[in-house]
Amino acid sequence: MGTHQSNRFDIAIVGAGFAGMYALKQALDSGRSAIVFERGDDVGGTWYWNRYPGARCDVQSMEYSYSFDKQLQQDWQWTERFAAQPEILRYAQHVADRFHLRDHIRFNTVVASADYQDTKNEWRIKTGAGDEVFAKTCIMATGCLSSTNRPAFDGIDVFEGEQYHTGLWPHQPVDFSGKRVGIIGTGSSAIQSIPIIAESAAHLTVFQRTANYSIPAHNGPIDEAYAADIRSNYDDFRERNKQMFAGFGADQARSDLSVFEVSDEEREARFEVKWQEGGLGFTSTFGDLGRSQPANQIAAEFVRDKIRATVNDPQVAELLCPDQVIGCKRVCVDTNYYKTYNKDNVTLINVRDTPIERLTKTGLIVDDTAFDFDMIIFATGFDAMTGSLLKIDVTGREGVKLADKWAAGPTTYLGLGVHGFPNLFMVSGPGSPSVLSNMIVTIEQHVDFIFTCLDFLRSSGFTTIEAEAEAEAAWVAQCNSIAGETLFPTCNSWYLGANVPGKPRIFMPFVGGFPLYQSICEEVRTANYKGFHLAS
Ligand code: N01
Repeated sequence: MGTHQSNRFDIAIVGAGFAGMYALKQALDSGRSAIVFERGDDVGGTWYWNRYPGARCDVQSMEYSYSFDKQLQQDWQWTERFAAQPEILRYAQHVADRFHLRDHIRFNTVVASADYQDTKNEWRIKTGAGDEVFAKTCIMATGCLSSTNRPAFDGIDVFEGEQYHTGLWPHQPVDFSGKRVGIIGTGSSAIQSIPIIAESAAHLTVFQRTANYSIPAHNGPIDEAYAADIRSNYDDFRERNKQMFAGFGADQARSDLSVFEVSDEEREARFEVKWQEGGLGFTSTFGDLGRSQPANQIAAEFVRDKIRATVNDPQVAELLCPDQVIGCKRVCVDTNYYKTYNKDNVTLINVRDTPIERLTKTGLIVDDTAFDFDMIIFATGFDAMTGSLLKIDVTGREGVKLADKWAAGPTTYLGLGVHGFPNLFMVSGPGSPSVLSNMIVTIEQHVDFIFTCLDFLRSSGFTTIEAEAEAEAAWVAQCNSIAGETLFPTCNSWYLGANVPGKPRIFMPFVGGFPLYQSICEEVRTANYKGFHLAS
């Protein structure tokens, strides 16, 4: 730890991922004392934990990076179009070293509780080891996809082979060679890891409940000329990306045209161009894919045809063809995913109608059939957006628990503040664009908003800020109403909390796009934090 001697800080930050690190940097640069708590033994957040084979970012490297330091973005050289986890982790480590952040981070430290001390207007943070610190402001940079979801199958503890969750992957290499491996789930994490595991496993059995749409990454070494071009005017590139719905993709073609405004040939050609371009931009091929079922189904059928053309066994191909709306679950981006099912050592098992019954000492049982494995991998995702935050016992004003307040689903103002919880900010909380955007862009926007706000409070003599109940209710209503105009709520996604049994079903992210969100925040700021109650 650094030189700060007392256990009182201006700011306590939970989490040393990209959000926590930037919040810390802003705190230190603005002359505030700050401490960060991090449960891992290093920085990086999601990129620290998700070390499964093939883990890679779906947003291109030149876009998935901090913009706050001009020299940093000139100096750091990405090696691939889509950076792999080890490279992103090295980047996070570099940022921590370059800006001397580690001195202020308490690693291997779980935060057990955070409670607001009404009489003193400060937060008391208690760690799992029983240490206490006090801070005027608490920033929850706990991440959206950090609390792993492991289904409570019967017999979960009896399996005697190796067992891993993609989101809690070991730090040592895992050897699949010669092993019978079972993987549960076919979300992004599974879709990235399956092709790599299949290269060396004796046999890989994939248990699929819902087939997913995946678009090829067409990854490769970074195009140096392209990277140099961006670096020659990085500010402009960042600015153009901020005008994009999801905060990235400014250099990729997108269209506002309806699928139905062009001829069949042109439609196919446009889809093909986006397919060849690769990555998440596929769903921007036309403007109505997110809103109109018939338009969406045309895009979906294009992908299904690609699957049928890739997978040799027609029955396996049909099983791999998703039937939900494309994009209502997070679209995946892959390298050789569908092709992997042509390998002799890969089997796909459908567990949609006949769920996994239980685990056994030697494997698992589906529909009375026993599967024996040396290793089972849970690629079963996360208790997204609220999971990590609610693992902390957060108590606000007058003893109100965040867990109780959110019992029927999370409510926030702008995804930044919660009524009843003064001087507590979330970075990319429920109600913010977060997971529907380039996370680093929204993280920087949130952290900048928070620190501009703290500066305003300091210069205006206010000591507390708290979301007003009416503003919060109006924001929740606005978020729901925008989501209701889209196709997002039509399937059981983690955006809705539908992947975790018993979790309230509420569409959690703000789906109005980053530019709209940013302009709303700007309006709030220029109206002296309209919707927040400020007090001295
Ligand atoms: O998790 P998921 P993930 N029985 O929730 C299945 C981000 N990410 O870790 O769909 C059988 O998507 C579940 O089935 P179903 C990205 O935002 C980004 O893959 O619920 N199966 C599903 O197939 C992503 O969306 C990147 O029916 C069960 C799978 O497990 C998010 O993280 C890379 C089951 C979980 O898929 C989460 O992705 C990786 C059960 N009881 C992740 N329970 C990049 O940027 C769950 N499943 C590259």
